[in-house]
Amino acid sequence: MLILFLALVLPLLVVSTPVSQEQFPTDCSDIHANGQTLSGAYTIYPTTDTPVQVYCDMGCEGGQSGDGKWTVIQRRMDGSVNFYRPWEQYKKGFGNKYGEYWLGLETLYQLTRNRKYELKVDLQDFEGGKAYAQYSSFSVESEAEGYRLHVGGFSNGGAGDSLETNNGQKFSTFDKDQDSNKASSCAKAYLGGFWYSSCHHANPNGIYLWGQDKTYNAIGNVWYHWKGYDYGLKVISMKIRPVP
Ligand SMILES: [Ca+2]
Repeated sequence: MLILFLALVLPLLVVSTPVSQEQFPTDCSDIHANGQTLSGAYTIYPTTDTPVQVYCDMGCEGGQSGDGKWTVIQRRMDGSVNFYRPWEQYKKGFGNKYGEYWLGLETLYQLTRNRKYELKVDLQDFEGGKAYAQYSSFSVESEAEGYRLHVGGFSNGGAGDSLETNNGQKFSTFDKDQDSNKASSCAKAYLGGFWYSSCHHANPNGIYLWGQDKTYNAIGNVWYHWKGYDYGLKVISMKIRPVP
């Protein structure tokens, strides 16, 4: 009787066990929904077989709970990580989830193909100033499409829209020039990896300049519409979260 029961019920249990967002949180909004509301490093599953370490910005500091739910996809804060890296590194991601890192283009594609996301770019200078730029839509196409960027719906937190020219561009690194500048490689000219057009108003993955430096034009981690081409920011943090 017991064997008959198991034979009938066990397959049902196995089949009906859902792939839950509790077991496999897709992003930091799922982490938050699971009750973890402190900012910090967590593991997300953009697909169920690809765990990825990420920093969740829950919109709080100093151990307080918040409801930011932001998945940080890029962060500069102290110049500790070299961002002048080849295609494979930008594809897979690099850096330290407690510090500076790039989440990875393939992860961005996997996240944004399944959910609609918004993007926020937080900026800080070395004098205590803060500003941000927010975009109501953000997605990245597949590698076959060059991880092409779609970003739109700008709203201004004082930083200005320095990503406008990046919309619709493929990603470029020093060893993979997919920008729209026919004469040269933007990644080589401006020492970063990004969705360069011809070439940029923002270079979040450029050289960490420690503030104002006019030695070489626009090679730094700059945001032109806030501080111009010669000011390397103290903090640049790009983060995404799902929109309803
Ligand atoms: Ca080019």
